[in-house]
Amino acid sequence: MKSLRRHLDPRVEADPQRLPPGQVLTEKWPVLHYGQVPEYDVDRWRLRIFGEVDQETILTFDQVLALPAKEVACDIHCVTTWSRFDNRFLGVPLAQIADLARARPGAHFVEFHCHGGFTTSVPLEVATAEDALLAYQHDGQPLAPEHGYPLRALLPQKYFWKSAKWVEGVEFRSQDELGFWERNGYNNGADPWREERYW
Ligand SMILES: Nc1nc2c(c(=O)[nH]1)N[C@H]1C(S)=C(S)[C@@H](COP(=O)(O)O)O[C@H]1N2
Ligand SMILES: [Mo]
Repeated sequence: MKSLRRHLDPRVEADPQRLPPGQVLTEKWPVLHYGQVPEYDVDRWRLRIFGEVDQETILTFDQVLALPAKEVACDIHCVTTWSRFDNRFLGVPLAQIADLARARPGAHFVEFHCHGGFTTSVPLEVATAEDALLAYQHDGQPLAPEHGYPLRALLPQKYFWKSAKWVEGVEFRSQDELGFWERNGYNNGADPWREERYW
């Protein structure tokens, strides 16, 4: 992994706060996950939106693509200390997914259910923030299989493990549920600015 020292990058020099504490910049986009990259037949792929909702909803990939899209420009920060600046993701705001399924007032958390049983969760405010997406493009290209094709979460306010790849289900919940990495020692807060890395 080609990494740049923070003082050598003009973007960090211009704005030292932009790189969270303990992070190192990378230009390439590393691949990190537990388990195998799934091979999806996208015609059979479905997204299920369920839990604390009035309208449980199942979407095909074409239906996801037909929803109003939003582009989010953001930096991403992995707990293993790499950060990548200036990513452009395209996808559907999670706030819109909450509206579509009519999330109930009792929904306070969103849990992502992924291929192979991987899960992770965030508070509803984080999931419905301006920059939170279910993303299907990165820098103008469809997501590569290893980066979550066809659909991944994008939650740039948190360490990148919360940005679940290969999302198949979005569950609105009244109470939180620890996810895969969170049960294995990662700090559920996951705030890169406060270095909430491990328990
Ligand atoms: N489904 C799934 N999503 C996942 C993971 C995983 O193991 N399974 N790992 C997370 C971790 S730890 C990181 S750092 C990011 C990495 O995303 P990338 O491979 O696109 O860089 O994916 C996150 N999303
Ligand atoms: Mo990670």
